[in-house]
Amino acid sequence: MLTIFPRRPALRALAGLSLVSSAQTGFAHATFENGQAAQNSTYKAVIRIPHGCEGQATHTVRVTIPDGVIAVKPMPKAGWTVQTTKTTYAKPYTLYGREVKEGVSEIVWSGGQLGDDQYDEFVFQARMTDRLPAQQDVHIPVVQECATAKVSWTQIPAGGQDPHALKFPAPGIRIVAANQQVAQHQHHHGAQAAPAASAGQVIRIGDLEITAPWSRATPGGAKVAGGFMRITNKGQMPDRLIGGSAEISGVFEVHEMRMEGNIMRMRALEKGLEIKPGETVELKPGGYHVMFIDLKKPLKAGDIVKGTLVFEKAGKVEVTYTVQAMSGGGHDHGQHRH
Ligand SMILES: [Cu+2]
Repeated sequence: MLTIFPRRPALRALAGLSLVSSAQTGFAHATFENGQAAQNSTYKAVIRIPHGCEGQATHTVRVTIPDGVIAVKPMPKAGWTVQTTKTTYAKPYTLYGREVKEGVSEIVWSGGQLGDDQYDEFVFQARMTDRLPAQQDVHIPVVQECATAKVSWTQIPAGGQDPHALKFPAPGIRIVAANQQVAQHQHHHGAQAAPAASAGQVIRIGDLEITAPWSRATPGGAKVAGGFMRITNKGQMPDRLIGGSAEISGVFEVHEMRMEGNIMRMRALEKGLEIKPGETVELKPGGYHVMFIDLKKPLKAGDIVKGTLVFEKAGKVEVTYTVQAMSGGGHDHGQHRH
């Protein structure tokens, strides 16, 4: 075969391997193997580099980590040295209940050899936070350095622009809403996995930490729904959850559910729910919960319910509940009368 452009045969080989759109392989851009990630999920980023520079081997690959992408860990690569640069975040993140103030802003793999007729992959793991807007792409600039040349995959499409129109687009990942991933979890693991899916959400007020408030979709016609969360008291003094509000209900109460003889009974806690120092109280189906009474509309999976909680000492705090699908198990508030 007569080869005029040395890169052509490699491109043909790649086209056979890859299942992504022909536009991407046709121009042989740097791309991610998995082009989609959910908010608040761990993402394995595989950067596919389709060639070196123009006729030269790439010895260094630089990856710039944008805001909203945290907990970055590069995968070591045989024949290459990996280094990271850390930066202090403009605004700290919360990950698994801990504050994260700094993180990796650049990954550099160097000292390797990626020939212009070769293909290679560079891998890192990261947490995609919900500061990345859903239904939009996050762009991760990648630069290949060669002896005298350089390929910069750093162009970011302006609003509405087709990334395929760019000559050197930064590889992108489509961000999807966290609740789409929740739905997947429920599909695979049933209702038990639902609360954990939003476990990253922690709200602080005074000495209290409120983790992952959630509610459940209501069956047709139900006028009440429960609200659930974990509350931890990190202080020295007891506090009490004494009230609150929710934008979707006329009445808000703090409830307890327990067995009396053979009957499960629910009652309002007139003095509120005590959170002792150093303790975590779990509000969950079949136990303590907050109750939204006189619902203005049914709750659907994926809805966000805004509200407040009022504590005796810590005061008032805004919370949002993620509505999970009604998927059996536990207790259905709709069947109880108040
Ligand atoms: Cu109740």
